[in-house]
Amino acid sequence: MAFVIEQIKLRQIEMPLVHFFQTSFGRTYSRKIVLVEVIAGGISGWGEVTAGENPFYNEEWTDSSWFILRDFVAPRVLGHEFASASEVGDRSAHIRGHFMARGGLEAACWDLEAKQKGIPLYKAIGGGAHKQIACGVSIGIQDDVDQLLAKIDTEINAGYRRIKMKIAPGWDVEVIRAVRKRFPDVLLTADANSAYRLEDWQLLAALDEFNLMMIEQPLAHDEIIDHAELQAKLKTPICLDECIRSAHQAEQAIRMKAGRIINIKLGRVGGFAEAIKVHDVAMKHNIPVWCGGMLESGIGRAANIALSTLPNFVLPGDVSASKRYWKKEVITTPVEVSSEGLITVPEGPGFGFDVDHAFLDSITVRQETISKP
Ligand code: OSB
Ligand code: MG
Repeated sequence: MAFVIEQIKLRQIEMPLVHFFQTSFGRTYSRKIVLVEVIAGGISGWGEVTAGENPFYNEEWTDSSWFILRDFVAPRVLGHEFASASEVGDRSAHIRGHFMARGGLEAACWDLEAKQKGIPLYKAIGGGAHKQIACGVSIGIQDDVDQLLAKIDTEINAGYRRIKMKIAPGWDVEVIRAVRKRFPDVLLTADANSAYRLEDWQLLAALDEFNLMMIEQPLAHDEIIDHAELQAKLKTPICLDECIRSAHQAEQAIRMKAGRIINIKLGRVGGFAEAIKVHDVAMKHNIPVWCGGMLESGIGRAANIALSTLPNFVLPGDVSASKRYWKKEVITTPVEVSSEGLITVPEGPGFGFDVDHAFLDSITVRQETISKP
């Protein structure tokens, strides 16, 4: 079913996190999120830009995404006839990088298409292999080890199936040792967000004794070759996050043996069309994938749930309950996780939740409607 986008509404919201989130590149107390609403034939599709507040995870941040969408993507897609949302990404493929900005709009178009067809988002993207999503949690660097142990305890008791802890120089070997001592059997992973160099390989090899499921993106954000060299020195599987921005890079990384697992993030690769290609390449090579998170609001969270229904999402992801992040959600029913650590995939049309418009308006700090001139 074809559509022509008549209007794009950009909206920036500000939402404080329930608890700060700290990675090797910094601490976040409050999210500044850009939401994209695309309007065609009286239907609104919603998408979330997953960029952070600073260009520290990748080159994007809240403001850059706003200007990329307003000045470069919107003029390319407004008034253009798309036969399917799968074509939307191509219209801005001439832009270097800025995948999260472009991915936010692309995801909105998939929601629009699904609503137009009256089907859930997961069906529109060709998913549905899983009716429930297996959930893990990502736990940031804390002020001290006791605080970390208490948080892990809470999440295990809530039913989460895998614990990921953030690491950085000075918060690595001894902290993981303390976690393993207290929780000998928990499925445990560590995410470095590019905090190490190949020269640090002996420190990373020292983590082999802790039986981690994986170590995520230990080396530079744009590095594949060094990861291959590092993987050859480690028993622990490397999971690639930051450095996989396309299916082509995924294929190259897999061929080079730069890692044995891939974390797929919708925004990082520019939307559903490319995320599905990354998924397919990984599946072809027997590389398991899981869905990463970027501290999303309910809108981005719902998109991650739909993505996670593709067949090769076989490991617990970072998509977890809304209440771990927000006092109040932008959708009328928050994302909930069962005591077995599962999210039931919604069956309603589009992304499957209702936007809480009044609440959204109350946390909106800027808004702009773009129409075809
Ligand atoms: O590397 O996975 C990451 C959050 C911000 C930036 C990068 C990452 C993360 C997370 C949080 O790990 C995942 C989540 O709970 O949404
Ligand atoms: Mg990561």
